[in-house]
Amino acid sequence: MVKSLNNIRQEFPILDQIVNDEPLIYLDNAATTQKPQAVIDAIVDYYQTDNANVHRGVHTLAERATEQYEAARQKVQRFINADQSAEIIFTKGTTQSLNWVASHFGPQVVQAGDEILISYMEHHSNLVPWQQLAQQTGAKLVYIDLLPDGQLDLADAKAKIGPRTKIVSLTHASNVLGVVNPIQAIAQLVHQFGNYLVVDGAQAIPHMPVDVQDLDADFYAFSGHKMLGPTGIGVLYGKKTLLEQVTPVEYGGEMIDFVELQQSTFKELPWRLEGGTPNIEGAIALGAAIDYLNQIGMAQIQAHEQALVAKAIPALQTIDGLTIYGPQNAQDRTGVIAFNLDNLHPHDLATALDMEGVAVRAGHHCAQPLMKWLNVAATARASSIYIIRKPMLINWFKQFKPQRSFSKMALSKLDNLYRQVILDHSQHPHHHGHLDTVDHEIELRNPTCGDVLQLEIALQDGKISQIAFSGEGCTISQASASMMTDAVLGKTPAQAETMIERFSDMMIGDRPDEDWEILEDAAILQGVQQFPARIKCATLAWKALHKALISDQHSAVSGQIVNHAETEETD
Ligand code: 7TS
Repeated sequence: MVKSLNNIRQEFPILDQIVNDEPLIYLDNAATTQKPQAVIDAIVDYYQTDNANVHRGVHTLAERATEQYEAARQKVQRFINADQSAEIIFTKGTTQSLNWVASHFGPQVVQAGDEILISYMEHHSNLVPWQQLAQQTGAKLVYIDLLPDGQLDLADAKAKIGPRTKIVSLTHASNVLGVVNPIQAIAQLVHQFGNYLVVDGAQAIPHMPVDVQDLDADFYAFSGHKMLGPTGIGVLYGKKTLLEQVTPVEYGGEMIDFVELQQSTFKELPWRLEGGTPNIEGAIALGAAIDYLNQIGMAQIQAHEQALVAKAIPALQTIDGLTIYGPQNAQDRTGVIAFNLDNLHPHDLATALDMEGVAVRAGHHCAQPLMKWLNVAATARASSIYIIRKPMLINWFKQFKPQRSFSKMALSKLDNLYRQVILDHSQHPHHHGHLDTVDHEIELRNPTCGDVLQLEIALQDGKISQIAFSGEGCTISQASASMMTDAVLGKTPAQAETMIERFSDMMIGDRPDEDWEILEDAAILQGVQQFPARIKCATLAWKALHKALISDQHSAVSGQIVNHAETEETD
């Protein structure tokens, strides 16, 4: 029976809740989708009635579990129209699938001097594994250009695909620009030279019918959790003759035929590539997600999403100061819309939206080369696969005129985060810029959002005589840097270290009544504790100062300028 789209939202129990006093609007589906009751039930049912290990027991539960696990594989096969179920390998997700191809198939076909071709819009999962392969083999990693609106430049692809291009690996749909790439056309070009096309399907599979035979992809990777299934399960599809060349990543139980003392033989596909106990419940629940999607129909999902985007884009375009990245034509995109509003940092925008119950992602979306191509540090991103209460979101944006600063907005819930003194520091930062003479400098990045902070210090008579910062960041990170530079100017490195420790104690938050006066204006950042995702924004400048002072001790001996580019730990 085909499901009607009208009531679908109600089938996702998690969506029926209040977040920050507002009904939840979840627009972060490109990161992970929520799960319909049918998928949740499949997980519970499996553990309540059928749980057993697969492919090894003869008892009834083991047979039932095996049957369901293999039935899920067949559902995946039919869903993507693979020729046979042996071509469906269950993995942890897209990242693992792509890594397996790069590291266990790649070295067999790529040699020094060959080329691996990807594009500027790739997620890091479809970029870093190829970088590694290129480094290990001496091959060259080449990038296909994008057109000014973010679509793949097919002419450039044509020019770059040649006999030396051993592997082309492309995303089917971008997780930032929403563009859908012409996979069939690329497959034709690649196959002319007898080479291989790998497709990252993570952002396509939930949005459109996918037929791997029609696309003529050699490998196709995707994740269960982005298509209403659970986390920890994904798929690597490969043409059988090619999967046969993939060397097993893990040896052990499940994947062997016979084991002797000095040698072993291995099972056939797909089990040869699934060593150890697999994610049984994940595969079964992915099968349930596929059943659910099939009840709606992927063509209907695609049409519905295009209709939503066709309304959302022109409405969003009327908002002053809002930039939408990627093609402006709904037909050329999926339901992923990345945007920035005026010169507001996307982190601030996402926090403000969160206070209105709207969940969007802000950051570089694991696509740093694409951010560079777009010439931004980060964007906000709304991504939907359910019916969303669009008018609500658009009205909200419309209120959010760029002329309004946070202080003028009626966002009382954000008072703790955006107190006037914080806004003043971020809008008119103290000690912003560069020093004429620098004794020590450091660059520190916040890997979650791409914020970058450069800090320059000059010392005289054992004290911080001058200090300046620059870089890009949200309101909190800019204000914190401004407050930090005020607080430590004129202090000795030892006094500054004490302040850094105090700041860190304050942000840990287990001493709410303590007096943080020593930190001067920065004491007000105590309120950031209520927004755990933003604590790193506040601590970036202080961590930079700490690292600069440590390097200071070393360089004081040599008198050298220290120039560090470091990434903050992701603890
Ligand atoms: N490829 C693309 C195009 C993706 O969007 C993602 C995840 C992956 C690969 C990796 O998938 P995983 O399931 O192995 O993690 N993308 C995102 C995102 O856009 N926001 O959070 C995760």
